[in-house]
Amino acid sequence: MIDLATPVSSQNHPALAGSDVGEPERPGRAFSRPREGVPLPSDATLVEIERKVRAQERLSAEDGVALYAAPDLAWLGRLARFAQQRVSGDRVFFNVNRHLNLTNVCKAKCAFCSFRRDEGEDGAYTMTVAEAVETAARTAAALDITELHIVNGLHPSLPFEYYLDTLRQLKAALPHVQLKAFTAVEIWWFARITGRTHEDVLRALIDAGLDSLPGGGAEIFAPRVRRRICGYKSTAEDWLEIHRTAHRLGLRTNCTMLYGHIETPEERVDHVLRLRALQDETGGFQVFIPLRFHNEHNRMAHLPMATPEESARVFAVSRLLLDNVPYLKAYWIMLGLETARTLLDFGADDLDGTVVQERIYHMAGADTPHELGLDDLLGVVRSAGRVPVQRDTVYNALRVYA
Ligand code: V47
Repeated sequence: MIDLATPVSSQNHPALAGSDVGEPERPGRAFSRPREGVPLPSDATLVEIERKVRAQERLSAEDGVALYAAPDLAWLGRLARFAQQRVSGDRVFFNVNRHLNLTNVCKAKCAFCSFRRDEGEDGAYTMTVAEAVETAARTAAALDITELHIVNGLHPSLPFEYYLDTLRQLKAALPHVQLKAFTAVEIWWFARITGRTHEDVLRALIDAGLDSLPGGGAEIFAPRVRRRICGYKSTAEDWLEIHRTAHRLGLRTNCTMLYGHIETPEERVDHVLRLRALQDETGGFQVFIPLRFHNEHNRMAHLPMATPEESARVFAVSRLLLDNVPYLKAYWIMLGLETARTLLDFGADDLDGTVVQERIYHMAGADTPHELGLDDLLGVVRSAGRVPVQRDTVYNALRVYA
């Protein structure tokens, strides 16, 4: 059995001390990369895992932990690519979208977040509904976007009606654009400020024009980590319940995992297996997006960021464990284009999109461009020997670039 109670990384880094993140610091435990401390798996274990993957048998939690310690990264990549090819062959998906962050004012003080501000603080902003619509319409006039990706802070005083109105007006102005809006944590927040159930909130948003949910807010489900890095936010159970409800109401949703901070391999595996269990129930997740922690301008700035090698491992193991979510997104904005291209050899088959105006990662130090032209994106996919496919939000292929 895997011991989820015994972390191998430092869970008590000074950057994480303080009331916002929960428990008091225990000094003297230096940060170490999460993989350290996991025993090397035997060859027999790895041979058996490879057999299971090739026979399409499900991997266990123990298999997942063994893969995080597997010494041969190239072998892991080949296995992940094998699993990915069964789903999407040589196709690599992308969409043409725009990000819209209506407000960065946020009641939660997540230790990893560089985007949030208090109300009235320097740099805090909140768009009016008219500004949001005008911003989206300006992009739509210049670029054939098919999606608006809308993720926001948990604003302490904006009424729920503001979000409904924004959706209604965006839908009226851009009826052909899919509205992928509000993480499960925001849905949880709307339920808190209105006293309504998650289901009522989702129904009202769907009536106003909501098409799908982005995958943010999942972070790491394990309570040990959640308490420290995002103690104020909805629990893992709430996050999962909201996606379960969304799926029941007919929405497709995405799921994420924030990696490369204080989480252990066991906690990554636990996270992915909780997603796998929900997907067995509902089938409503369409893509999994491992999000690499960015370490500038936040309370976890002392932690080194995951290396490209660590990212490759996270992607490959995720592809192999999460055998029922079809797509795996390498979000180039966060990873850099070069790493994102490399991850196509470690199970990824989606690069997100042309993304206009990303804020959350750039405020955390991402040095990638704020947007990427279509030709650049096609170039990246083709240079990896793959076939670019433009998709819509729910993975209908819109154009295959031969
Ligand atoms: O939940 C915040 C992450 C998420 C940092 O569904 C950070 O297609 C790294 O929901 N370093 C929100 N990550 C973004 C989100 C998303 C992004 C891309 C694609 C999709 C999708 C959804 O951003 C948060 C958190 O996990 N995040 N700060 C940071 N410093």
